Formats: sequence, C-alpha cells, structure tokens
Amino acid sequence: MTQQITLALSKGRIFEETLPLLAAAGIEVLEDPEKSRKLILPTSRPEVRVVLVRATDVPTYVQYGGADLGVAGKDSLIEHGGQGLFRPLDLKIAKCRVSVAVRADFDYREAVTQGSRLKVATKYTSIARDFFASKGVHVDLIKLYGSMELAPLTGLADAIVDLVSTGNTLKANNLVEVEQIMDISSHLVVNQAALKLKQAPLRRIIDAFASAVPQG
Ligand code: PRT
Ligand code: MG
Repeated sequence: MTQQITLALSKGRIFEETLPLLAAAGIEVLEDPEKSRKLILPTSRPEVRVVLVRATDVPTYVQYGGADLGVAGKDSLIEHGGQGLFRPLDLKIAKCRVSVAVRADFDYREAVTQGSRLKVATKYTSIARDFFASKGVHVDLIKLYGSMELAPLTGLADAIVDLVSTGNTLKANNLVEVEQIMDISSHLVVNQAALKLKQAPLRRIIDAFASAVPQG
C-alpha cells in the first residue's frame, strides 16, 4: 500500500524556492498557486500532495498532522514554539534577517542608554521579548499582524521588530535598521508521529532535499 504524503507550503517565496528541492526529489507540482484557487495541489507523484497554508500556519499544520511535512521560516518556527516538530534540515531558502528599525529621526541609542521604556510593534513577539530581555531593555510590546512599518510613522510605536531582506521597504518608509537580531532561513519540518509511520517515503524526500541544499 502506498502511503499518502501531504506537504504544507505557503504561497509566494517559500513555494517558489521549494520547487527546485521538490524537483530533486522527483516531484513536480502540477498547478500554479498564483493561477489556481485550489488549496490542495496534485503533484506528478500520485501519493504526494501539496497543501497551501499561511506561512505562520505551516508549523501548526505539521504539528497536528494536517500535513506530514512542511517548509517554514525560522521566524514562524520560533513564534510557534516547535512542539511536535522534527526539524531535520535548514533549506537555506527565503533568507532574510529579523531586525529592529526606528524612524530616521529617532535616537535609538540614546533611548537605550537612558533606560527609557520602548514601545515596540511587531508580529514577532517571542523573538522581540527575548531579544530586549537579553539586552536588559524594558519594552511594551504591541502585537501587529501586518504592515509594521506604519507603526513608528503614526506614533503607535518607537520601534519595530520585522523581517528585512533588501532593506528597500524600510528605506521607502524613512526607517533605519538599528539592530540585527538574527539571520532567518526556511527549514524543513516533519510531524514526529508521521516520521515513524511513514518513515520510508518521508526519508526519501528528506534525503533528496538534503542533497539539493547548497553546502556551507
Ligand atoms: O504575507 P503573509 O502575511 O501571508 O505571511 P508572511 O509574511 O508570513 O509570509 P511570506 O510568504 O511573505 O513570507 C514567508 C517567509 O519568507 C517568512 O516567514 C520569512 O521566513 C521569509 N522571508 C524572507 C520574508 C522575507 N524574506 C521578506 N522580505 N518574509 C517577509 N519579508 C517581508 C518583510 O516582512 C518586509 O515587509 O518583506 C519586507 C521587507 O523586504 P525588503 O526586501 O524590502 O527588505
Ligand atoms: Mg508577507
């Protein structure tokens, strides 16, 4: 009996950058998520299907077995907590960093040195809480779900903690990066129970992905 394998991916950069890894595993996705409204995509391998979920939902789908494996940014994995997930591989795709940014006219160093309380808006509350705690900086965290860049411009917050790639988004909004908290890439995550029950087919995919990831 062939075992059904479900892979959770998010649309956009993670989907695009996972395609070459899937190709290395002999798996081709048969529909383009940008053109189709389907949430479950068939592949060239009848036993393998792709489910499209929000990037932040990938760890949750894999944790509870809604998918056997998935690709998720380290940012999403840290915020999720990683319970129930086996994380065999850094895929080194969708790279960026988590940074602190402020308005160009805000003196961040001065605020930190003075020991002022900082208002920090972010989607990444765990990462932000740990980072400022480790620096001994007191912060009021404001949880946002989108467009963090707007927060310092409207006076909602003094600073944001957000993902930065080229830096163009910050620049376009008159914000400057004042701290780099950590480097981010996407990881393969596997449901721990599925890894035992579907060991052979999952191992094949993990090994093929591993051989396609650039070394170093
Ligand atoms: O967009 P949506 O709200 O659905 O969810 P999402 O933003 O979590 O998903 P998606 O698909 O945008 O990102 C998925 C994953 O890609 C993230 O979890 C990161 O691990 C990774 N990644 C890599 C990025 C970026 N680079 C990136 N640049 N995710 C988001 N961005 C955004 C960033 O938030 C900021 O708004 O791009 C903007 C900055 O880009 P630059 O190039 O202007 O600096
Ligand atoms: Mg996004």
